[in-house]
Amino acid sequence: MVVVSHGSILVSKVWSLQLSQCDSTLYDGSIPTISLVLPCRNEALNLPHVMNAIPASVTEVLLVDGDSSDGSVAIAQHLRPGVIVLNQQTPGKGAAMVEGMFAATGEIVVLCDTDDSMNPVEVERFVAALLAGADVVHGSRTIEDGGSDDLTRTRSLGNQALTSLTNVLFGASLTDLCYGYVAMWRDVVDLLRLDHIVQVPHHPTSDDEGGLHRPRGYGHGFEIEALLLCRSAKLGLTISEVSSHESARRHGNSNLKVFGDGFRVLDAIFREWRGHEFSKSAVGCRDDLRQRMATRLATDPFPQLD
Ligand SMILES: Nc1nc2c(ncn2[C@@H]2O[C@H](COP(=O)(O)OP(=O)(O)OP(=O)(O)O)[C@@H](O)[C@H]2O)c(=O)[nH]1
Ligand SMILES: [Mg+2]
Repeated sequence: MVVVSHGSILVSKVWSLQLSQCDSTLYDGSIPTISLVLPCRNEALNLPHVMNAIPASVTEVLLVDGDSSDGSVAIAQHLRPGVIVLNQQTPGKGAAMVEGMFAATGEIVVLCDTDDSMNPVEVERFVAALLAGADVVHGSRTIEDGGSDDLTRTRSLGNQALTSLTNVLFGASLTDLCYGYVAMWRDVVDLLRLDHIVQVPHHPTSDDEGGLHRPRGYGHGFEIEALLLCRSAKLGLTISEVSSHESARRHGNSNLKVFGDGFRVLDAIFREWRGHEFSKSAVGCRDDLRQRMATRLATDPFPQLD
C-alpha cells in the first residue's frame, strides 16, 4: 500500500488489495455488514450481470429506482428476492444515491452503477481499503490496474481538469473525480450532511417536461461524486483510492450529458470550496467519527481504524 500525505488529507492508494491481504493489525477477520446501493434507471438488460456478480459478503442490496419503465424493478426482485427497492422521491442520480445511503443499514455503504460498467466483484477491494484505515474509498480508473473502456477523449480531458482543480482547491491527491464507485463507513454518511439533497420531494406536474428523473437542485445529478469527495476532503477524512475497471455500458442509453453535467461538477467544486451548503463548522468532525467508532468497536468488534 502506498500512502501519500498531502495537506490535511491523507490519500492512500490501495492497489488491488484483497480482503485476505489486509494488515493483520487492522483486520481481525470479522467482516462488517455491507450495504450495496444501486441507482437504476431502465437497466433491465444489465441487471442480471450486475446482480449475479455481487459478492456473498454483501449483506444488503438497495435498488433505488428512477421511474424505470422497462421492468428493472421486477427483474431485480426476481434475481435477488431480498432486494430492497426504493422508488426515488427526488429526481436525478445524485438524489437516488443519497436516498439509498440514508436507507442503508450496513456499517459500510458502497455505491455502484447498474449499467454493468462497474463490477460488483470489486466491492471487496473497497471494503478491504476501509478495513485498512480509510474513511472513504473511491475507485480510480487511472491508477495502475485501473482502466476504462468507456471514457471518451472529451470526457477524459474534462475529468482530468476537474480532478486537478479539486486537488488544488482542497489539497487532495485524487486521480479520477468523476467516477461513481464509492464506499464509506455509515458514520461518514451522517457527517456529510446530505439532507438538503433529498429534503424536498419532487412532485412532477403537467408542465414538468422530463418528469421525475430530471435533476433540478444541487446534488441531484452527476455532480454527486464531486460533492461527496470535496466534502470528505474538507472534513479531513482519509480518502483511499482503489483501482477499478470500467466497462462500456452493456445495453441501453447513457443518462450523462457531457457538457451540462461537466458544468454541474464544476459548479459543485466551487460551491463546496466556498462552503455555502456545507459549513466549515463541520471541519473537525473526524475526531467525533473516531470517537463513535471506538465506542461501537468496544461492543461490536471489527477492525480498529487507528
Ligand atoms: N435512480 C436513478 N438512477 C439513475 C438516474 N440517472 C442515472 N441513473 C443510474 O446511474 C448509473 C449511471 O448512469 P449512466 O447513464 O450509466 O451514466 P454514465 O455512467 O456517466 O454514462 P455512460 O458512461 O454513458 O454509461 C446507472 O446505473 C443509471 O441507471 C436517475 O435519475 N435515477
Ligand atoms: Mg454508465
